Amino acid sequence: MRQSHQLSLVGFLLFSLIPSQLCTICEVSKENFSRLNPLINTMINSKYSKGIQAANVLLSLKLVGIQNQNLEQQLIQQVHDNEENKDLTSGQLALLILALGACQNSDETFVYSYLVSQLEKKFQEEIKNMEVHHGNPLTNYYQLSLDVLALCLFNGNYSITEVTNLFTLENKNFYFGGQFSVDTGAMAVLALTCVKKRIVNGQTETDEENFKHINNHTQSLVKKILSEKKENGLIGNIFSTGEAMQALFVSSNYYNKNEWNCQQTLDTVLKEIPRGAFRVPTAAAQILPALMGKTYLDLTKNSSCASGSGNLNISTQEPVSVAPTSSPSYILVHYSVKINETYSTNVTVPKGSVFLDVMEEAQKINEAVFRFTVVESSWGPYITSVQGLKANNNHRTYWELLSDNKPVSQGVGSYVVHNGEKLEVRWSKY
Ligand code: B12
Ligand SMILES: *[C@@H]1O[C@H](CO)[C@@H](O)[C@H](O)[C@H]1NC(C)=O
Ligand SMILES: *[C@@H]1O[C@H](CO)[C@@H](O)[C@H](O)[C@H]1NC(C)=O
Ligand SMILES: *[C@@H]1O[C@H](CO)[C@@H](O)[C@H](O)[C@H]1NC(C)=O
Ligand SMILES: *[C@@H]1O[C@H](CO)[C@@H](O)[C@H](O)[C@H]1NC(C)=O
Ligand SMILES: *[C@@H]1O[C@H](CO)[C@@H](O)[C@H](O)[C@H]1NC(C)=O
Ligand SMILES: *[C@@H]1O[C@H](CO)[C@@H](O)[C@H](O)[C@H]1NC(C)=O
Ligand SMILES: *[C@@H]1O[C@H](CO)[C@@H](O)[C@H](O)[C@H]1NC(C)=O
Repeated sequence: MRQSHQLSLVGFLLFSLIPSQLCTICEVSKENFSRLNPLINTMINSKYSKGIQAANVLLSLKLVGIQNQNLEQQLIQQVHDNEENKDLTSGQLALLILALGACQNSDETFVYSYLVSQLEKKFQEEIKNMEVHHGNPLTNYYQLSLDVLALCLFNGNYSITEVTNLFTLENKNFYFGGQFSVDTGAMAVLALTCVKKRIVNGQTETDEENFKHINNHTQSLVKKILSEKKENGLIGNIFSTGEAMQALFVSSNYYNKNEWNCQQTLDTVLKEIPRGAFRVPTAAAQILPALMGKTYLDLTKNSSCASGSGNLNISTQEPVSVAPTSSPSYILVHYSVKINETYSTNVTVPKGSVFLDVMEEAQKINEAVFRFTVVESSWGPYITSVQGLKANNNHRTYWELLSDNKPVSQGVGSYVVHNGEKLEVRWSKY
């Protein structure tokens, strides 16, 4: 008995050590670094009204070796102003920890340890909420993955068995409206990879069992992510591709070389930069690390953050300017709110207006029917209620944005509307 257990442990250790060495990346070459400038400019020159909005950006800049004292101070201020961090969601707190803890020298590897304990609590609250509300977390699995990643990297306490049981591909939280969320799957792969590396140091039979299961989950998630690869190399859509790349970098032992042409993905993303795909700072922040061959797992590696910084040309030019508004010409769009019934109107707005402008115009026309509320999030304004009817994570309800009956891939603050378009805000379930 004892003997066989030891033998299997040896096998287990060999199995676990070898794959963890592999990490295949592709990255932008030095000659082409200047093509990343628009991303860096967007991140550095944007104004962040709340510190937490800058967490993604600070994390990303640090990973590619750019210091930004100003943003770091904003985040530290947030921590001090808000001792309990009560109004932060678990994932926001996790991002705060990742951003503040990133790229410290090994002799100062220290993030406020009380932040990590607060995250332990918030992670438990997510799980408790799942137990009471039909498996629905307070937030979502993207954030639970951020939680696990931060706890794993910064030595927080969490149950590996719990994590193993949560992150199975069959879990409904990997899907929104039946569609696999590549962003979520990618973040989960990063988190599970971190957890897996830690198990190598533990050696109980439970660890061994969990290790096998986590391997299986990772394998299925990677397969699913690759199945979302498009002809042009994007994975999911342009906004999920950066994190999908990171996930594939750290899991290259789970797929064959011919299953993913990293260079093709990289080239397609580079072409999208000058077209303005990453004008939202969070979008820029989420794509940049992968383009420089970095992943969120690198952020506690000593000194790995700094390499490359010397080669980047940081020019603090004005941010990419939007087309100048000459004498405004107007366009007509159709707008409706759909709950059970559909409420419609026609709205005239200046050319170049965004979805939010249309909603505001409609609200002026008929306050009772078209009133709405927004909150400012890291991606910009997020619609939380229309006609007083509020989105609710426990019920998986939200306000979906559509154009000509198809969901749009940007928020109300970014989506530019065009003449004759049929816009809709629909009460939906994910
Ligand atoms: C979970 C999630 C949702 C959930 C949010 C509710 C929940 N249960 O948490 C649901 C499914 C409802 C959702 C809806 C939408 N989403 Co969404 N969502 C995400 C996801 C996977 C994680 C967000 C998160 O928790 N981040 C971490 C926390 C710490 O940051 P946070 O800022 O506090 O998070 C909040 C906001 O991100 C907000 N939020 C979620 N989605 C969106 C989208 C926009 C445009 C805005 C402004 C805010 C927002 O909800 C989060 C929780 O409160 C991201 C993926 C990603 N890469 O970020 C996509 C993502 C942000 N969503 C996206 C989109 C397009 C939408 C929709 C506009 C889709 C649609 N056609 O209706 C709607 C939003 C409409 C509205 N009401 O304003 C895009 C945004 C791309 C862009 N350039 O703007 C992303 C990047 C996915 C993608 N790859 O395309 N989403
Ligand atoms: C720089 O980018 C161009 C266009 O994508 C590509 O053809 C070229 O090979 C890149 N240069 C290097 C050194 O990779
Ligand atoms: C760690 O968390 C687990 C549950 O996730 C809990 O049972 C255990 O008591 C915690 N240990 C410490 C030292 O806090
Ligand atoms: C892993 O997956 C394979 C096939 O998908 C299955 O046969 C095996 O039992 C799984 N192992 C564990 C530990 O779940
Ligand atoms: C960490 O990196 C710094 C600077 O690169 C170096 O001086 C130090 O020795 C490194 N520490 C360890 C433990 O590798
Ligand atoms: C950096 O910018 C300077 C001037 O703006 C230029 O001369 C130099 O070639 C650039 N270096 C790189 C690596 O792009
Ligand atoms: C929509 O109609 C259904 C069936 O009549 C009803 O149960 C539900 O409450 C309605 N939803 C809203 C948001 O009014
Ligand atoms: C909006 O305009 C279209 C024609 O452009 C018309 O068919 C429709 O009836 C109008 N709807 C409303 C609610 O005024």
